[in-house]
Amino acid sequence: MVQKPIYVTQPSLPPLEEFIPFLEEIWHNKTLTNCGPFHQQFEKALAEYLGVKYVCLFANATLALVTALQALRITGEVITTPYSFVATAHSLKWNSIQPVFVDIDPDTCNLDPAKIESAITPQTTAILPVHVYGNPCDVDAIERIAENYNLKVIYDAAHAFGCKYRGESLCSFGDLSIISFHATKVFNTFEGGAIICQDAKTKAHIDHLKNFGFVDETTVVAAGINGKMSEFSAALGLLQLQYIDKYICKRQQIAQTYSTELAHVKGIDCINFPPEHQSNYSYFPILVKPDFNLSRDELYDLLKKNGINGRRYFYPLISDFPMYRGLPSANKYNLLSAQEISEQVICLPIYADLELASVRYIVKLIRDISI
Ligand code: T4K
Repeated sequence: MVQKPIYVTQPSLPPLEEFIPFLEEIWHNKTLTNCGPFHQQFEKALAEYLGVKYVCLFANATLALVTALQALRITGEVITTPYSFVATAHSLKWNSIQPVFVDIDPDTCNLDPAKIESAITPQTTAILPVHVYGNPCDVDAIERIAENYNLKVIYDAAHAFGCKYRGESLCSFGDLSIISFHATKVFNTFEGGAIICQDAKTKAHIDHLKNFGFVDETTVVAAGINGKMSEFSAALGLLQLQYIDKYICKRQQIAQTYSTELAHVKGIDCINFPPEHQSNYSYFPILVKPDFNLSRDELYDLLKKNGINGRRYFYPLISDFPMYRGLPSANKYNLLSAQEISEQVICLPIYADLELASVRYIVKLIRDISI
């Protein structure tokens, strides 16, 4: 039994003394929010770090998703995945858009492009896929479908900070991508998020939408929301950028240790990422197969009893929550792969400060049961 409980994640933070000068500057300037100097610097630094064209910072990724849909004037029906955090579908609900759930590819846990076309109707205006665990969607197939049917593509890239696909930022695919900087993410600003977009006009429009629709002191062009990131979060983000490569490197070591040590455990599968992908190691999901000696929930409970708090991301499926389960696309026979993965998954603890000794302890607990 480990002394202190280990959670699925723990936020990475820079040395406190390095943040003090940022706070002193905020206290001195008295600009706390409304796109102040740290906000502007962080947008630029982030675009450079990620290798993307334009960044619009937000108070969190949920507001960014809601605003992204408004920015592209999405209405009617949107095709999305049931295998995600509930914010993905909630962003549609907040815009009075009907989610249409399509099954996932069990190898990637992402929306299965082969099943998208049959879900398109005259009301479909967009696809909202998720790069689950930072694992890239089949961006080429999704782009082909979107072009053929004249649909917009908004990627929920909440998990994909810093991920690259074929050498390009994973956030540069689609019309817009949304990232999260929540405390539980690889890169955090306590709360925070961003929309990545491809041109200055769209950025200006999104910037108006996140500031109540204000264009200038007296002109309001849309019923925008208050989605602005504060100077505190932007300043922390600037400092976090200096440490992010180190955090990702430590996570990589942990992921490699899990992968190697769990490789031959009967009944435990790890999810493989495509070789052209550069991961951020944000999650470490395992699948507990029927030939493991315990059920998924029994293993989850046993780990918990031993102080290891994994999480079943993503169980239940979004389509099983009360506000979605009445939809025709929420029918479980439509979502068999998602259902199966959701009933087998446990995300094991992974974060920069997690000791390799703890990782080995977790592996041992799992291995001992499999023997
Ligand atoms: N799209 C997708 C695909 C997402 O996964 C998310 C968020 C969003 C959109 C929306 O992004 P944001 O609007 O949040 O920016 C967490 C997060 O709250 C959520 O951000 C995240 N996805 C989701 C996958 O996980 P919970 O309810 O599991 O978090 P919680 O509070 O139980 O935290 C998990 C563990 O992390 C705790 O047991 C301990 C540790 N922890 C957590 C916090 C908040 C800490 O050590 N310190 C902390 O401050 O949802």
